[in-house]
Amino acid sequence: MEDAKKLEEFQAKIDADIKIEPKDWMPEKYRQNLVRQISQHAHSEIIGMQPEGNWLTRAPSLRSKKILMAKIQDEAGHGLYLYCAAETLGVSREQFLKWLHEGAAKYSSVFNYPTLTWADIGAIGWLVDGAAIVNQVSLQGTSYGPYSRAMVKICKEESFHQRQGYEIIADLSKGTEEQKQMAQDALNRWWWPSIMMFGPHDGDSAHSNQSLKWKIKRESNDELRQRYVDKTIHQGEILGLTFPDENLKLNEQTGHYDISPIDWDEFWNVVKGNGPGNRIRLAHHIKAHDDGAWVREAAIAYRNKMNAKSKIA
Ligand code: BYC
Repeated sequence: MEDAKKLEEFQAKIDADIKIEPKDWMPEKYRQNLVRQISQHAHSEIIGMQPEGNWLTRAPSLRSKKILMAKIQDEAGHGLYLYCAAETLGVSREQFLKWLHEGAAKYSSVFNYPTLTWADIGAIGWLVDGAAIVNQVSLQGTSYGPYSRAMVKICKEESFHQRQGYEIIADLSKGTEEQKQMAQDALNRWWWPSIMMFGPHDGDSAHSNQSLKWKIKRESNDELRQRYVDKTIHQGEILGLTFPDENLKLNEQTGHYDISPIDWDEFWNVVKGNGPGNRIRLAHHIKAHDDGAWVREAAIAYRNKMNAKSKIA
């Protein structure tokens, strides 16, 4: 009885757009769903540093190297905001990483594709960050306070990231025939993975109904995907590039672009760990984490020493 009343009050708060804060009562399923989504989001930010890091030593100028380095550092920061938000739900950072390393937690499928040329760095900024922004602007309105506030901060930085990528692609598109080809090839390879970032269609999305009811998500996977497609097609036209979809067409009735069916076999294959880069990405993260063990031990030893000192004083 008590829980039913609490649940009713909880839903009333959600309906009134009042944020849920860490110490507020919340249904266990709400907490679990947030733990899952926020930690996966954090993992995406951190694993997403790898495909870009691949080009740090080969950036074509000092300017582009400095910008890329700053962008990758931002992604680390985003991961940290999100881990902190997720930790307010009572799960430790060690546990999140354990779930990631064991394959129990996911990260965005898109980061399992390789960055073969410098144009891929442009495509990640333009398309992958472009898709992430559409999703994250919407998530600023999520019902959980710490997640929402992390999103506000992240979105400010993401718009810079998207422009960084667009600038690279725009420069290549205006360059020699070979450079234009590089930009086109990157678009060809990143377009569909970026569309898949929004997850399965609404009818196949296991979590969407409940997440929308609890305003963890404010818009559905397909609504966000359509917004991304509509805005990106326009940008591609300005660049003079062609999207790898022969069925792409403005639907006069809906005012939106129609696209070909998405290759869900490819999507689920990558999500299940069999994409081109899954094993490399995870192995690299595990190694970096193990290599950093001494830093964590030193930091804890220092903290303990300072705590002991302050007790004596
Ligand atoms: N990849 O019921 P659904 C960045 C899973 S980083 C992998 O619709 P939900 C950047 C889903 O988890 C920012 N798995 O789920 C960084 C679920 O499986 P589980 C990236 C996916 O949660 C560096 C199952 O499929 N953005 O911008 O309601 C460099 C059923 O799906 C994917 C985020 O992380 C996928 N694409 O909706 C550059 C966004 N899609 O958990 C850039 C945060 C679905 O039951 N996350 N799955 O085992 C979200 O907004 C939502 O979680 C999703 C999925 C829209 C992705």
